[in-house]
Formats: sequence, C-alpha cells, structure tokens
Amino acid sequence: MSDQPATIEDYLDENRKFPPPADVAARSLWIQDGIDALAEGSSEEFWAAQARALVTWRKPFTEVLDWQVPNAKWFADGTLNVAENCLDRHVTAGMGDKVAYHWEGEPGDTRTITYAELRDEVAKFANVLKGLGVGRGDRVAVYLPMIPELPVTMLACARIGAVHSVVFGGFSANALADRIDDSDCKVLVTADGGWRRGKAALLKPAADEAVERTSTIEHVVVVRRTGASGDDTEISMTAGRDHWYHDLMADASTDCACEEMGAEDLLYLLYTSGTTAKPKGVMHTTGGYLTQVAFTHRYVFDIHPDDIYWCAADVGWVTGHSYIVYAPLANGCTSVMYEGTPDHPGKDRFWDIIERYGVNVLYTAPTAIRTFMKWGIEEPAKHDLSSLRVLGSVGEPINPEAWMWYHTNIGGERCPIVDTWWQTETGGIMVSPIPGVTTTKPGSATFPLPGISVEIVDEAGNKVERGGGYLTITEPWPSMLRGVWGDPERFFDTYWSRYPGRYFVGDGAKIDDDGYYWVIGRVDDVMNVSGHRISTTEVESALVSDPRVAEAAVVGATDATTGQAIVAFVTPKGDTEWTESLGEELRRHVADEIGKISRPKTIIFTDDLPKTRSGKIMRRLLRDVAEGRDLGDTTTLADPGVVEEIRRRAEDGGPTTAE
Ligand code: 7RM
Repeated sequence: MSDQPATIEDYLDENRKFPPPADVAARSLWIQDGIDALAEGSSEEFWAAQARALVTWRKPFTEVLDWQVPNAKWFADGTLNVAENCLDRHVTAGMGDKVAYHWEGEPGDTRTITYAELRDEVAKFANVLKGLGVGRGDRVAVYLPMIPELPVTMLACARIGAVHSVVFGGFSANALADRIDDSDCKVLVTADGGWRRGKAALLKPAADEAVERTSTIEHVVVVRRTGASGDDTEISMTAGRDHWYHDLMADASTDCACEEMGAEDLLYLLYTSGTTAKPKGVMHTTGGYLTQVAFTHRYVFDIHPDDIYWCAADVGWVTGHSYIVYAPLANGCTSVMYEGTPDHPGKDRFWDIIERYGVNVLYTAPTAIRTFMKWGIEEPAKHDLSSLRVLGSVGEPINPEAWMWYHTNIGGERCPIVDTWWQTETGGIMVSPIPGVTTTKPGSATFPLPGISVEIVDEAGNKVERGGGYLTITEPWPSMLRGVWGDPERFFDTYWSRYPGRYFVGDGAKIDDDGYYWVIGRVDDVMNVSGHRISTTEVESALVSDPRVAEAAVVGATDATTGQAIVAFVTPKGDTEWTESLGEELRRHVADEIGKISRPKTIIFTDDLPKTRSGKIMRRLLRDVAEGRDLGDTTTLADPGVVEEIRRRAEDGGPTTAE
C-alpha cells in the first residue's frame, strides 16, 4: 500500500480489551431478539427477516435480492413509503405524542416536536412542494442549517416521491451550483442563515449566487431562521421565484397522501468527494436503505423505547441522513438535534445538553473527541453524565488515546464504545461492535455486522487472513449505493473494476490475530479532515483556477485534532511574488470555490513539485515534508528551503521510491 498513514504502527500494539459490561448485556436487544441465531442463516434470509420486522410495506416483497454486478435490487417487488414508515405509522400506533426531536438552537431557543406534529408539518410542506410543481422523481436541492425544517424537507420529498439532494451548509455557492446542475434540481429549499458561534452564518446570499449560475431552479423556499431570532440583516427576495417558508405553510393542508414507492425507487442523492475534482452523486433507494439503517440503529446503539438519543453530526453528511433523520424516526425514537457549535456559549455545551435532556446514547466523531480532550476534563466534569449508556464514534479512525479518554471521561468507564465503520456509499453501518455483546479494543471497529461480508485483500486481490491490505466488500448489502447519478461508468470504475465482483472501499485496513478489523484510513487521494471527505484533486483544481497559480499539489498531513490537515504546495506563475497575502487570497479562493472546510491550513510555495517520470505528483514525499514542519494556521511564507528539502529527499531515494 503506497499511501498508508504513518500512524499504522500506533494501532499494531494496541491490545487492551474491554469485555461487555454485565448490566448492558442484561438488557441488550441483540440478545433478547436472538440476532446471533438469525445471523447463522443466509444473508438474504437475514435481511429479509429484518425488512419484515422493521419496515412497514404497502405491498410485501416476494423477491429478496437480484444481483448483477454492480447492480443490486433488494426487495424489488415490494412497495412502501419512507415518510409513512418514519411518521404516520407511529402516529397510527398511538405514539403521536411521543417526542421525535428535542431541538435546540445555538442561541438557546428550543422546540419540542412530537411525532404527530412532525407528521403534520411534513404533510403540509409536501403539499407546498406539490404546489410548486414538484412531483415523483423530481430533484429538490436543500441548503439548510441544522433546524427542524431540514428533516421536514427531506421527509416531505420522501412523502411525494421526490428526490432530495442535501448540500452541507458549509459549502460555497459554487459547490451548491455544481450539485444543482449535476442533477437538474427544480426547487431549492434554503434559509436566511443559521447560528454558528454566536453569529448569523448567512446562506441566502450563497443560495442566490448558486441559482443565478444554474438554469433549472424554478422556485426557492426560504426558512426564516436567523431573522426570526435576533439578526436584522436584510434578506433579498426575488419576486415570483423566492417564497418564505412560513408564508407558504400558513394555509397548507395537513392532508397529503404518501406516494406508494417501489423499493428500488430513488430516495436521495448525496454528493461525496472522490478522487477527481467532480463530486459524485451517490444514489440511495428506499426499501433496502431503510431496512439497514433501522436495523443498525436499533442494535448498534441498543435503542430502547424510552431512550434519548443524540447523533451530533450535521444532516448535511450521510451520518445525519441515516442516523439523525431516517433510522431514528423509522424506529420511533426520541432524538436530540442541536444547531450550533460545541463551544458556544461555553466549551461544555455538549455536556450541558446531555445533562439537561438525560441523553442515553451519544454518537459523535473522533475529531470532536480530540477537541474535547484539548479543552480539558474540567468541562465534562461540570455536568452529570450518568444518563449515558452507549457511546458511538464515526467518520475516521479513532486513535486509542481518544478512545480511552472518551471511555473514561465521558462514559465513566461504564459505557461500551461502538466504533462504527461505514461510508456515504454504504448508506449504513457495516462494521461495528454491539454493546453488551462484543469485547472491544480501543481503535478497532471489531467485526462486520451480520449479513455483511468484508475481506481484506492484497494488491493482487488475494485474501489476507491476518495483517494489512485493502478493505473490500464481497456481497451486496441492502443500503448500498445504487449508482452515481448520471454516470454509470464512473460507478463501475470507482468501486467495481479494481477487484472484479467486489466493492472497493478505498480504505486500508488490517485484521489482527483475534480477527478484529482495524480500519486505518484512505488509500486513495481522498483526505479526511475532521471526518469530512475532501478530494485532493478538487482542492488542487480550485487552486489552479486562480490565474496566478501554475501548479498545485495538495496533501493531507497528520493533525493532532482534525485527523488530517490540508497542506497545499503551490507553484505561482512567472513573476508573481510569493507573499503572505497571496497565500491568504488563495486560501480564501478555495473557500469560495468549494467551502471553508476545504481551505488549506497551510500553503507552501515552491518553484517545483516532485514528480515521478510519468508525471504523477509524489504526494507521499510532500506529506513527509508537510508533516516534518510546524503547521501554522495560515500561510507559510514563501519557502525556498522546502524545495531544497524536497530535492534532497528525492535524491536520497527514501520515501519517494514507494510511489
Ligand atoms: C460515515 C462516514 C467515509 C470514510 C471511510 C473511512 C472513514 C468512517 C470510520 C472511518 C475508520 C471508522 N462517511 N471512516 N468511519 N475510518 N474507522 N469508524 O464517515 O463517506 O463521509 O466517509 O471515513 O476512510 O472510507 S464518509
């Protein structure tokens, strides 16, 4: 493997073991429901049983799986509606007064939304969308902060068979425009802004810019969020095109039938970064997706009827789609949803929320855990966290040190940690411990779930029984992606061509002597910054789109807090001066092109980039150089010494020969 992070060594020695606590085992749904016994049969039978147990079908399926590489159809002749599964069936069953979301805004305002209220709100907005001409199969772009209207919009689409494409609010106008264009969205749902760190982070100006650059948006629906909670920025509304959400909702009816959808009809698109500059529109469908997310949510988090569950991700990423919206609602669970940042107004905001709502299950990311470590144990110590029972981790490898900190200071040494491995493409959790069942090791996602077949293979595709290699998935699974929007060839090439018949994950992994899986990180040109996938190529192409840049190479360098940090080596054109302000302008330019999350932490100017004879940039070498320096938060000044260093290292043979 050419691109393995240096930290692999850190994992090889980790052999602490944490057996399942007896009290967690005693109430484990996995044990009560006899999942181990069910898992002994075939995968298809297993998933069919889950699909019947957890999902309500309009027309029951008779076919389980039709698999023609790379096209999977699960439960294809069954019909259902996802919104009906998430809302109406619970209301009908008498759970209308149960809380679906305890929502909390960053300024401290709160909303308690029951299943009955959420159903009505969704039905009304579904009627609004219909009134704007949205029908089955139409794409709706969604660019919203973490407010209840975000799940409402997604479920309203699901209710009428429309397809949502949620774009994370941190992305720029450009990124939004590209995504609108790629799937020809007809309507855009956005907000004036959302609250972040005490400030109104506006979305409408970027939404306007995106709509101007595209040609398919007929209507824009605008939720008033910041304007309704203290921000007096004037929001411009284009007559005929733009509508306030509250105006449209004022006289919308709660009477809206759920469309009967096929199990393989498209539910949503979610764009994710790959190894090229153009993000892929990952396609997820209804029946299999809902089955797997509901199953994994119920058993991986051991969700009991009275639990308060909090997934602290953003709905703009797949974790939020699956584990804030679809799975918890399908399971009739009560969730906490929080709008803002963890350090507002104080660095104990998360622990304060956990104490006030009595959160039992917390699902967050290693990057957040490492940030909390930096802030010190005094912050969680201010609060009573004894309601917590299960802790989850997702988004990147969790280093044993962060795992131990989470276990000790948040879990009070009594909560199992579920380190859940999965991807946007897998739709739901694939590899994870089960609380009360699995003996965990800090940093290992442990074992694949039932019905999931993974293997580690070497370069040639031979199975690796013990040791390191590439992670692959050998059998189709219900929530797998069904394609890349508009590009079946790319779907095949990216995931199915490298090892025929197997899904190529793009992660390096190892299996230890006890058969535990350890996912180490990406093996392709994808960076993972704070659990967000960012393509090196995408950032490079943003950099070279500045007329002063001749060439750019971007690497993810190990960072103690964010996992990786973006470091860009930039060769300016001709007589462009290498100034600090040029670096600043380029960082801003990338933020404008893609979004702030993709802005390089450091820019290093160089008059040359190290390349192989075939012209491939030697990222490994650049990463070594980047990791050898103290990475400032801004631009590293023009630095001829770097080039010297790169040359010298290239001459040494050293790490460059690996590529
Ligand atoms: C859910 C999500 C996917 C990539 C994946 C890995 C990395 C995610 C873990 C992990 C080690 C984990 N979707 N990753 N979870 N690595 N252990 N538990 O994150 O599409 O945004 O990213 O994230 O590299 O391929 S994602």
